[in-house]
Amino acid sequence: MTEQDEPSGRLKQELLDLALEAATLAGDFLRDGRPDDLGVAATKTSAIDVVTEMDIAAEKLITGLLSDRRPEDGLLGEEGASVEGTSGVEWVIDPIDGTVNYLYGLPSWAISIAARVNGETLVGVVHVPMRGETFRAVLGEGAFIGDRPTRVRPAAKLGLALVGTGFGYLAERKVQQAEVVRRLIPEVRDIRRGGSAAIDLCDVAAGRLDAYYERGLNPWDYAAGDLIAREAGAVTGGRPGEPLSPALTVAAPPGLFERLQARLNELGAWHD
Ligand code: LIP
Repeated sequence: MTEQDEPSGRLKQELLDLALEAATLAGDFLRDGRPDDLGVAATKTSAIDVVTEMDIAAEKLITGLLSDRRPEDGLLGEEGASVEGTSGVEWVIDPIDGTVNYLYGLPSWAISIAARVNGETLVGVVHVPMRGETFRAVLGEGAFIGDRPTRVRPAAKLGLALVGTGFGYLAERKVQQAEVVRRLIPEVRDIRRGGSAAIDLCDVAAGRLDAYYERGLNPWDYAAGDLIAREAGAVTGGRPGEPLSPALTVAAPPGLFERLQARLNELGAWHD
């Protein structure tokens, strides 16, 4: 029987321990080794979609540890890691979620590591070194900040909701995103733009945001934070009836989730 048949409690614990070890290793490196003269090593979809030498080095640290311990697992990383595994376990890695914040020396950046079996996320870890916080969840076993259980806030009415969001790296996408937030902002308590989807999803899990939405995320941005938010009591998804995806990611407690999702659908938050 491979591990993709019925993931055992032993496997889930092994994957969680490994994700925590890798995230902490990368987090210490990124926090303590950040060069004062850190610059842009390369750009991706646009001149403002940047990657630093530290993103690349951190991903190598993480994938080196994971492949050393579990050589048959698959790997998918933002900075190019791509390995087809044979064990049924796939690691989904963002070595620095909030790269622009890290580049500028702002504290809101995280290491996001998820373990998926047959496409279902079993384990999620979001490590936030500058906050001294590590969010974690195992499917069906709740969400934690360190060893402290965490839960979403009770569902707020839309007009009282503090809503996190983010914007893409392409100007044409940002035009539509700005239009959506222009229409939404008078209808909610306020908007927060933290710069890291993984942290935003975890802040929903911790009750520090009532809701979060964004268009254009990649699986490595949301895989771990999605599980953590759901295990803390949030509902996550995309357009009505669709799972979260790069088209649209929405997370909020039930009751608020449906109202916000419907409004975002009306406002066209799912398209450029
Ligand atoms: C970031 C996301 C954030 C989004 C940024 C960027 P990255 O990921 O976490 O939510 O608004 O534009 O995509 O690029 O720092 O890994």
